[in-house]
Amino acid sequence: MILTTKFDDGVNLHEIGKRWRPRRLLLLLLCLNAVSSLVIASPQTCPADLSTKCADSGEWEGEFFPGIPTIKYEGPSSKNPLSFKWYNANEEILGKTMKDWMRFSVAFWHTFRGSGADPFGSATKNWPWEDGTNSLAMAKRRMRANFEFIKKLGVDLWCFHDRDIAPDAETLEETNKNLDEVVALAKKLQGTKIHPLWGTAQLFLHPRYMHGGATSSEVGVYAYAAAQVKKALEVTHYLGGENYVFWGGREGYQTLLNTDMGRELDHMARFLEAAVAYKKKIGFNGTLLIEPKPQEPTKHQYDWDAATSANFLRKYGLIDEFKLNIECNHATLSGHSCHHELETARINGLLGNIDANTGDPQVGWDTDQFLTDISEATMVMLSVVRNGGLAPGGFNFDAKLRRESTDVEDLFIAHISGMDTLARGLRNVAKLIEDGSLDDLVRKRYQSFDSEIGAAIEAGKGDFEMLEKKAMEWGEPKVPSAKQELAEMIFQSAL
Ligand code: XUL
Ligand code: CO
Repeated sequence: MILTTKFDDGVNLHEIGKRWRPRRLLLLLLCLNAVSSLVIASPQTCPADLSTKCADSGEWEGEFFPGIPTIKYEGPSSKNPLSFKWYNANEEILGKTMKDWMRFSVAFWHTFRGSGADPFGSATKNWPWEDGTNSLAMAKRRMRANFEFIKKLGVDLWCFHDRDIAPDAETLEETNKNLDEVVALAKKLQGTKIHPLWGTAQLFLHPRYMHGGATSSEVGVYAYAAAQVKKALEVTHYLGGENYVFWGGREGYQTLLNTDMGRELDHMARFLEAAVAYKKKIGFNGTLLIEPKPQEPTKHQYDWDAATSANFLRKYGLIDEFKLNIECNHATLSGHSCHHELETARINGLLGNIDANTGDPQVGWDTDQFLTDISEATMVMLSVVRNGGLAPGGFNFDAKLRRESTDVEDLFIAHISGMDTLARGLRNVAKLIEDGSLDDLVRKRYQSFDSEIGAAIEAGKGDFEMLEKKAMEWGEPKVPSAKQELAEMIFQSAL
């Protein structure tokens, strides 16, 4: 209300941000929008010329993207926006096809439920297949659009939340029935080639989750969240999903004054233990993934970053049951680079999946933009290559069009651009590896530890008495240059 009044008075957003210091509030609103702009979208109307296609029928089987061809690789000199310039699915790089390195997927929620609404304005997308409702028929029609999109883009993986593919109903039983109907259609449309990279339960949009799901102060909410995750695990398994994600958007607190943090964390661990047990019970062999994020919508989310999540998993004996889904925009929100988060996950054996997106350095919140920075993409791919790939994980484009991008073809252009950027990153990593000088620089930097004493230290045999003797024998150590500028020069030369 305050924000709206100020905005209506003609104060620009920057001013609002400065005056009200509600960066947190703004962040909260924008984050909510990032994943759930669908519910605050104002109804859309069908264009008059498409009225038959917009009729309330889930069985509409027309072409959703007429005029958009199957996207092909045309090489770097192509000027065709609807072609890949760098991503050549079957080309082999560093011993694997690009397709196997990348394992790209389409995020259903941004691509098919993102309306362009933000806290200050209503929906801007007016996709011709939308009828402005959240009906079951509309959910099915959207699912058909999803699979035409996936096929034309040439990927075979997708990601979803239970509630963005099927509407909520009055009771959990009816909601599950809705989900079953849409999932049955999705299964049919998937055919034999397509399946989910991951599925997840949306435990943040509905008001019942205002205090969290697994960390809610209400046991009834905990039970409801458990029932929802149970069902989401089942449908992910049924669809052949390879992973299952836990993003705890509301698993955190707004103030510690009313929060028993220790008890909430214990509850979260019990919840995840039960998820592991159920996954095993139904024979779901997919990887369970925790997606760290520091805040938005809560002031403090318990899965703050990769290190915090790893510590939580270790403390509760869950470290072997989970991996991490690192999202680049979440990394920067937590004050780290994406590369830092990926490396933290990797060196702990926890790098499972990447939500490929980026934030805006000037804006600062979770803007969920498609990653188009080649240097950033090269660092991301350095971690992926060092990890030996991500399978059974992959890349999920947790990214959305800007509010002002309103053409259907923009959906394709955004994905093509994101895929090409990461493919270019992979090509750059191949150049760096082939050249070898960056690896060499790092190897030389630590070569003193290749000595007898260094090896003893690394083997856990560097006791203080022995080291004191050595320090006295060696005298003042000679400390060499770190060669940061040279490292940056070598890195840049591969871009
Ligand atoms: C929110 C976010 C989610 C998760 C899935 O910031 O990234 O979309 O990826 O719930
Ligand atoms: Co994400």
